[in-house]
Amino acid sequence: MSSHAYGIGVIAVIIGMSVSVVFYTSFYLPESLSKPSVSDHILHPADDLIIDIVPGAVIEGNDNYVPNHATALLEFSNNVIWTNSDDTAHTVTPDHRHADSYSGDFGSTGVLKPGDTYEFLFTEPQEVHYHCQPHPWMTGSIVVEKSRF
Ligand SMILES: [Cu+2]
Repeated sequence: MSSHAYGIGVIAVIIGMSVSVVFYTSFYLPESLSKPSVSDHILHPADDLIIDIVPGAVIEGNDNYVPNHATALLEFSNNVIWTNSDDTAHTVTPDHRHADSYSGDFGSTGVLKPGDTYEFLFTEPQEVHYHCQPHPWMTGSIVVEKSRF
């Protein structure tokens, strides 16, 4: 091999390595750092926790979100689904703006029409108090805890 061809080969290797480093730091790293890493057991809990908006929930004094004070266990029931079994549209709206660091902002966007559901994956211990926007007397809360097993 001539020393000229050898020189070109070295330059090609250096360019190749530089491109890899630039790609890694500008594309791969930011993507992998943008979301906190969450264990598979939390991303795919054993069960869903269902909170039902029961028939008649719109009437003040009736049961509305059932269970009303729910507890979700990480890795077991931290995926929560609100179902609207009433014949009126409702919302799941946090009393104060609330976000999970993995799943983002909590709360239904727009209303849940009869039969609609709202699903939210909680990935860390937290407590949320929420209400129905059109019917503010409808209130509920959920506590998310680490499992003790
Ligand atoms: Cu409502």
